[in-house]
This record gives sequence, structure tokens and C-alpha cells, in this order.
Amino acid sequence: MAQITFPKGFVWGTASSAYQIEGAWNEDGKGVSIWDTFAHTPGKIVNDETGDGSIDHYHRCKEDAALMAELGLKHYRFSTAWTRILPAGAGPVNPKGIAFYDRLLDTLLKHKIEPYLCLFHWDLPQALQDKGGWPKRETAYAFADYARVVTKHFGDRLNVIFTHNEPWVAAFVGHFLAMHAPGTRDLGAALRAAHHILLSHGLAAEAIRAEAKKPLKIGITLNLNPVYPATESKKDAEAADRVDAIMNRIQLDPLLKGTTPIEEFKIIKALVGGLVQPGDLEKIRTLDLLGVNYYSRAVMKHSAKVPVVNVEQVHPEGNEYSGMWEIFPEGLHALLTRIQKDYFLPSPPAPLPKTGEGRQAPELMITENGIPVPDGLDADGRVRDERRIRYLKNHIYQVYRAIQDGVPVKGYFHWSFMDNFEWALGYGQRFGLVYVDFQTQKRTVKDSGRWFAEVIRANGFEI
Ligand code: IFM
Repeated sequence: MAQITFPKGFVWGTASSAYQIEGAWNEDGKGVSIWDTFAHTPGKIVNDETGDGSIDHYHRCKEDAALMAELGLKHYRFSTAWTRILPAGAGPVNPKGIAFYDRLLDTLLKHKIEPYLCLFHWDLPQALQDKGGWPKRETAYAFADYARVVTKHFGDRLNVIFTHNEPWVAAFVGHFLAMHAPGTRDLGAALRAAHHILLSHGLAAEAIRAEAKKPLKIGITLNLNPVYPATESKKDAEAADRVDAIMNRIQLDPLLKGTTPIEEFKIIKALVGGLVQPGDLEKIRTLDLLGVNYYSRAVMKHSAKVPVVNVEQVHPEGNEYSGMWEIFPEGLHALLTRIQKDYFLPSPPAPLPKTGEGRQAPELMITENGIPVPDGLDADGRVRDERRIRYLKNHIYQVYRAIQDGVPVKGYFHWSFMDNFEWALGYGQRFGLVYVDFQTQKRTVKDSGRWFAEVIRANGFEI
């Protein structure tokens, strides 16, 4: 056994999102989002579950923040529901929505928990979807105005604003794979959405900096998967490169290099020619804080059967899987060292646009990592989730290794604080450090929650 200790000031936190925890889907003037619509459509969610009431954080935010404080949490990432603040996506502000986030922020600050606010975690206002949603460029401008409103009301109590959580998922899982809202199967729409979401990041960054009365760091959190070829064949290596381009580089290149890989694909170019307008890439390339959400890797092989991309995912046998993905801790180290090598170390190809603090490379944090486990209460009322503790040890150790190898990782946020609504999979996948009885809403800290509290206290753990 050896003790590993993280650098002084390392940021330990947990993450959540509005639709997954708030409930109160139609209370106090909140507008309808695409996730309300999607979840209300029969057949879209396992057991037709919805986030309508979810875990009722809207009414219990004070108790939930107190529980975070009890565990010694000092940082909390959450998202605001666009439709609580601007029910129609644009236009009149909803005072009760503002009051809710005032309440949440003030309570967090009272407990000395630093809020990391994220503007968008997939719950686009239905009113904007009705006008075309993310595939339409106008939505990016509406988002910038929403960012301005949030900064105006809450900027005084924030040091960081994340614009988006996992733009790739919103674009591709929502518009191409049809597994998330709005549920379309249209590659062109997905590519347009992907570009406009990134454009909205740049526009929002401008709006936030113009509105803020003090310097705020602008962040974005990306779901990134290291991609491995299934075999050593040249074809599989090329297949892995294609997937890396369309899953990882499509987000990282515009944000960190001011380029985009979509021009590399003839088919994509034909589908969305003219999408990236002059000046867009300069606008997008502005970032103070890069958040990495890591859950698994992708193993890919060449496949002529699959149109357009000619790739197929392989699930290696004999490895450990959760209810959702292969468990592959080493991938986190590979991902972090790759970001450092490909994006942070090379000298920038073009003059750097201004970031909030004029840095060359943004700060880097893990903004999500966690495992769904079918937890339950034992007879004595305890939740013994040893599997999650093992998962966390193995993954956080890879963050430690990356730091030892020179990658300046500044923080780690666990997904999630409490069990919650896991999108199309409903309530069956529990990711929390805190167990939630979905009938009574009773919260019980799991063994992993106590373990994580101790990690925060000691700024490390025994491995
Ligand atoms: O629950 C999600 C979260 O909303 C975004 N990142 C992945 C998590 C687990 O699937």
C-alpha cells in the first residue's frame, strides 16, 4: 500500500445537471425543453420514465447542499435549465427561475462550496427546437443571449462558467443516433448542430466577458474517448483515426487549434458544405478551462458494411463492463497525455485569440467520471458500493499518473453527487455517491461517498 497525494489546491468536486436532478418540470413558470418533450413521448425512455419529478432537487436544494457540506465537498458543477430562466428560449426572463438559482448559489456559498455553473446540459428550449434547434445558426445567437442573462444575474457569485456539457452527445446522439432529444436520424443535422454548438460557445464567451463585472473563466466540458484499433492492421488503424476525428478532434481541434477535421471527409463536405463560415473558427477558439469527461474507450475495426464511416465498434472479451461501458482506467491516462502532446505542447499554429487571462493553454480538469452500479440498501441501511470505490481508485490513480508525467490536471469532479435520471436509460443506472430512494426521495450516503470525502480531506488516498 502506498499513499498518493495530489498537488496542493487540487480541485475535488462532484457534477450534476438540471434535467437529471431538478424535477419540477413545469413549475414556477418554467418552459418546456426538448427533454420534457422527448421523455413524454412513449417508447423513448426505458419504462417510459421521465425527469418530471426526478429527485426533486428543485425543492430540496438546500438540504442537498448541506449534505455536500457534511461530506466536505468544496466544488460543485451543475447546470442551469435554460427554460427556467428564459421559458421560451429568448424574450422575458422568469423571475422565479432566477430566484431558484439565487437560492442554490447562495446556499452553496454559505457552505463554502464553489459553484461551477454550466449553461447547457442538453435541455434546449422546445420553442427554439420548433424554429429548427441547433442545426440552425440562429440558435447559437440565442444561446449567447442566454449566457448574457445568466452572467448578469449570477456572475457576481461565480469564477467559472462552462458553456456546454458534451456537445458531441447533444449533436450526434440527439440528431443522428436518435437516442436522445430531439431524436432525429440525420447526419447532416448532427454535423450542423455540432458546429453551431461550438460556435455558440465562442459567441457566449464574448457575451459573458462583455457582461461580467469581474474576470470569469470560460470553460467547456467534452466527452472524449481514446480510440484504439481492434487489430494491428492498417485498415483498423485508419478506422480508429476516422473515429478519433469524428468523435474527439471534431471538438478539440476547433477549440484548441482553430481548425476542423470535417473537411477531411468528402462525404461530410458534400453534406454540409459552407457550414463553417469565415470567422467561425476564430470565434470558437477561446477557452480558459477544458473539462474532460471520461468513461470509457472505443475499440474500432474497419467495416465495409457500415456506410459513410466504414467502422464498427468492437467490445473486447474478457474485460470488465459496467451496465453501460467497458471499464478501462488506463484510457484516462492515455487521453490526458494525448491532449497534452497534441494540443497543449505544440506551439500554436496561428496568433492566439485572447482568453480570459491571456494564457497560452487552458487549464485542464476531469469534469466527469463515474460508474453506474445497481446499488441497494443493506438491511442495516448502508450502501456497500465497493465496486464504485475500486473504480474510483483505479481511475483517479490514472489522473495521478498523468500529473506525474507532466500533464497539468487541476481537478477531478465525480459524476454524480446523487443517483439521478440517466437519460434514455431512466432511473436504472445509479451513478451517485449518495443513494436516492426514488419513491420517498430519502438520501443515504453510500460507502463511496464516505470514501470520497476522505480523499478530499487527505488530498489523496492509499492505493
Ligand atoms: O449522466 C451522464 C451525464 O449527463 C453526461 N455525461 C455522462 C453521464 C453518464 O452517462
